[in-house]
Amino acid sequence: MRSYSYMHIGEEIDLDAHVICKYRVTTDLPIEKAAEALAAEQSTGTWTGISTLDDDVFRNYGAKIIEIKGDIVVLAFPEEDFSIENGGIPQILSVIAGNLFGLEALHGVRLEDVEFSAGIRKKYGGPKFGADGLRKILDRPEKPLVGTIVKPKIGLSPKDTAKYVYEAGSGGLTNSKDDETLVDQSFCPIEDRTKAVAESLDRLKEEGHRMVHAVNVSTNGDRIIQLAEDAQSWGAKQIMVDVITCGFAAVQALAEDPAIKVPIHVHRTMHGAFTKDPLHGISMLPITKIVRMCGGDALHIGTLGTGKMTGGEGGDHYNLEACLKEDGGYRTVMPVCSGGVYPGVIGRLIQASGFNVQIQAGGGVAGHPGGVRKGAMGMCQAVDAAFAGIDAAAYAKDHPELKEALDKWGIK
Ligand code: RUB
Repeated sequence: MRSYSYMHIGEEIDLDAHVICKYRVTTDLPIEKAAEALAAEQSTGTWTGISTLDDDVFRNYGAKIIEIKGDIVVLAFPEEDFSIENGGIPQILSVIAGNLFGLEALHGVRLEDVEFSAGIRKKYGGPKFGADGLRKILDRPEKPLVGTIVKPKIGLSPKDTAKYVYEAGSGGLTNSKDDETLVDQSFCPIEDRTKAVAESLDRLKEEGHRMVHAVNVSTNGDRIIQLAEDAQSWGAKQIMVDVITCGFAAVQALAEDPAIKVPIHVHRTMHGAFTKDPLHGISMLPITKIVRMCGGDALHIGTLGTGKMTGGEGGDHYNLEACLKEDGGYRTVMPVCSGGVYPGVIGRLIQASGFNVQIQAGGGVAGHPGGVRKGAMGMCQAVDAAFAGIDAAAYAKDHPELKEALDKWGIK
């Protein structure tokens, strides 16, 4: 029985014909042994030698260890290991982020980054609208988009949801959204909510203000397309998908559905289960790249160290870059910065993010002493101040709504 080495360090390989994955590995084994275990398990091997593996199979389909540096192992998977037409992202993830996390021999493995082969990338269309398309819809060419999440996240009636959206729009916000746990509960049926919110958006438009609201259509795979098309027929100007709970394939199906003509807002709830631990799981960077490939138009990427959700040291910056950088012809994705955001952090947040972001606040709007409309005004004033390069406290001197927010929550 032949033994095979997956070690190809220093050898020339056609990177365009491989999927390149970067793993952070924590193990008591020699790192080379750990790398071999990873490469074998995710391609043509297992925990012991097997009589059924021959030279051709190994040469054609074995993963290659192309770099080992400290605790980082870089593997190259031949493009032939992937089944794109019938397999898609689910099968890709089974290869690059599958059994390996459970290998006893490794204390921790974290998929830090992935680069897809040219042949795979050309099978994905990317965003239909992207950041520029959203800006066009909202007629907001340069400033950060500024939005809210309707709070409480559950419990409001369709009428009260629509009222919240109208107040938020009247206060100047460009975006609002359902929160991740609201879909079609009895207290707020999706059809009634979508129609009521559409009326608020139409009223705002008649008053000269453009705004979109993302309706959460996260549901079973056999229903999500129909629910999204229904939501669009009820007046939804944007749909939202919880990508981790629904699956990347759901985002792709919606983006590729010719009947869906509105942007897709992608929420990442549950991501913390595998992005939070710096030594085990999957960083948000591969998630961001896959969402862009699949066609998400806007994606939560974290608050670059200013909000309530942890993004890891520098992690969120990589996500921001992965949304906006030139990437093989894909449209950009609007990076969404949300989670514990309030007017007092906007200055630092925009300093870190730049202007090409969508900033969102739930509590930071609904918790304003003056109510939703003044909360919206406070957020917009904080964004205007940062956009003009003016300190929030100075700007607040003649912007009372911002001053009230700073008095309540301070400046971070
Ligand atoms: C934020 C909120 C979002 C979180 C998700 O509400 O409801 O679901 O941003 O986190 P609030 P992330 O503004 O009241 O904190 O954006 O990191 O995925």
